[in-house]
Amino acid sequence: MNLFTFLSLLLGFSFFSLFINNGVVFVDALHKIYPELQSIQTDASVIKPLHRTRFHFQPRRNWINDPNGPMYFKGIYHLFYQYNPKGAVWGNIVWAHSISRDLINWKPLKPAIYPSKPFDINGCWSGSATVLPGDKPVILYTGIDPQNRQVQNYAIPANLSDPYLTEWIKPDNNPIVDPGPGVNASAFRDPTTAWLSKSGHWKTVIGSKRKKRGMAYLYRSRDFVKWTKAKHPLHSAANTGMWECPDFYPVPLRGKLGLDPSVTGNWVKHVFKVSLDLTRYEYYTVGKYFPKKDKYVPDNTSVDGWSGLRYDYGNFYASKSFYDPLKKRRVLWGWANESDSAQDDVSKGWAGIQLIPRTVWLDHNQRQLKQWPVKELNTLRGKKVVLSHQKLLKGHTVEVKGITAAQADVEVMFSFSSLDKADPFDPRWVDAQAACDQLGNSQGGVGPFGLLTLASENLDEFTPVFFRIFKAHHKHVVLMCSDARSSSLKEEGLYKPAFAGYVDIDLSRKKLSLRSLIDHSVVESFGGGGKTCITSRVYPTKGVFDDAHLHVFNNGTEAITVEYLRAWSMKSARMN
Ligand SMILES: *[C@@H]1O[C@H](CO)[C@@H](O)[C@H](O)[C@H]1NC(C)=O
Ligand SMILES: *[C@@H]1O[C@H](CO)[C@@H](O)[C@H](O)[C@H]1NC(C)=O
Ligand SMILES: *[C@@H]1O[C@H](CO)[C@@H](O)[C@H](O)[C@H]1NC(C)=O
Ligand SMILES: *[C@@H]1O[C@H](CO)[C@@H](O)[C@H](O)[C@H]1NC(C)=O
Ligand SMILES: *[C@H]1O[C@@H](CO)[C@H](O)[C@@H](O)[C@@H]1NC(C)=O
Repeated sequence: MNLFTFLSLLLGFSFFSLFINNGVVFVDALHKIYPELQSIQTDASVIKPLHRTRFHFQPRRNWINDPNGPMYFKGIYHLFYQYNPKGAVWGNIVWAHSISRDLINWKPLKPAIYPSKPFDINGCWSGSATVLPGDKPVILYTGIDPQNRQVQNYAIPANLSDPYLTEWIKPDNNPIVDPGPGVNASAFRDPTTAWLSKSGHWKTVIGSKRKKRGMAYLYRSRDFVKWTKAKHPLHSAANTGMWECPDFYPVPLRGKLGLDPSVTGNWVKHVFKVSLDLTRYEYYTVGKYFPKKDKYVPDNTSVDGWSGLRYDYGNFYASKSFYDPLKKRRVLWGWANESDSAQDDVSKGWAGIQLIPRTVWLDHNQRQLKQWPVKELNTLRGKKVVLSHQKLLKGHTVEVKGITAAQADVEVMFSFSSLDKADPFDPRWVDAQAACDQLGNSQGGVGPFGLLTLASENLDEFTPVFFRIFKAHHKHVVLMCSDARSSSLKEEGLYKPAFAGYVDIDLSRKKLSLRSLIDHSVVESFGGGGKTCITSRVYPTKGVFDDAHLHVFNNGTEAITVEYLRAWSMKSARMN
């Protein structure tokens, strides 16, 4: 008997009515609190293997959310993350800590930061790491104090000679930043990695809101301990609500190299990202940072707010990037929550994964970023199958056989000979998800074509990831979808959106690429070489383990050619 059944028996109907009546408490619209589920501790026998991922980051059990303070230090990558040591719903949050030499295989250490002092006794929330000159890492994080105010604290390694940085100290001169007058103490959190200006000041940004305006408050310090609030925020935007987990970093105009956060100059642009608590999605802009005025101004090609660019048009939140000085790249971590219910999570004994770390760089059009799984992921590639020059007429699907379709990495290049058959673009489809919702994988002109992932034998379950191309006034519009609506025969408690984004890509070569990382309950896809990324969390009941299938399909009138398709069975990572 699993815990959930046990609990249902124990509490009978009231347990269910609790949820049916929406008997949930919210803190700051942050995370739902399930008081009744708090006391349910996960023990090892509960953990359900069915939908657990095998190469995405997870602890052995329990709830996780935001990635925190990722960094590289003396040969080792560190990842901290928000973790409930007791159960599979949000609560009791500590900074759990894992280390890796390749960003793929992880070893757990004990929690680095947990509530113990007045300045964090009610919570240790998200933050960042900065490696100060002389190889001295410092963590900035948000503590919840006895008055339930959000304050900013720092923590330092207890022993810099310990290569794993196992112990962290929270000095008694914390908090180093409190909200102060004019700042909402219930909306003041998630300090960024700090950057150093030419004048010798450290700068960090803290997410907040003023009424409905999203704010990125800027603080300056000479010694990293005494911080002063700047007169003006680094950036703000009307009607966007609370800005969580801001991230701010430079990218070179050309090339894929990552940069240390302190780099400025005419040869770089800056990226500013926030996680909007109101929508639970993230948005970023590309723009210019003026270090003297300490102002960030988005380019006129970047929309600031709801309809702006997203790292991922699916399930991806509270992300954080860091500069990896070893491989000279910027690496992005993002959290994907579950799309099942809190009861399901208690029953499976775990909730939340971190997505595969992605290298990010500025696209050559300089309007957006591109993202790609870190290349170390390829070390997990096992058996490979290949298709080439495979023509797909309307309604055709071809099964990709010979790999573990529930745990796979697939790269495919599609081509077509003409766009003449493209359907007209409906200008009301401002929101890509609305278009995908309406059209799904039903027949079209050019597309839909793509992959059917995590499919059951008779195709009554599958998660299609595909493109559809439309003709607009003077250009073509490429829609990319990751549609979870048919992903599971289970109906109750599952969130199955038809996630979608547009792909801003030049089609003159008449080609479109797609890569999907399939890992039991997650499908993480990269369209157009990483221009548009979409992650879905799905819970098939039949398309699981060896019963999962993978197909490539075309449901458009225009014939599509699979120039090549390479698919690998993925080995499991050593995961905590
Ligand atoms: C610091 O770490 C080093 C390397 O692990 C170890 O040899 C040393 O004993 C540690 N120092 C203290 C005070 O724990
Ligand atoms: C401060 O933020 C909290 C949490 O979002 C909100 O409930 C409250 O209304 C805000 N207070 C003011 C004065 O804006
Ligand atoms: C956008 O800014 C660029 C310079 O950065 C300028 O050349 C262009 O005219 C601007 N476009 C609009 C529509 O304002
Ligand atoms: C193609 O579209 C039709 C409806 O337009 C649908 O019934 C069918 O399942 C689709 N096939 C694929 C492979 O997507
Ligand atoms: C993840 O879960 C779904 C389904 O419950 C919610 O709709 C999302 O808002 C939630 N996402 C985040 C970032 O919390």
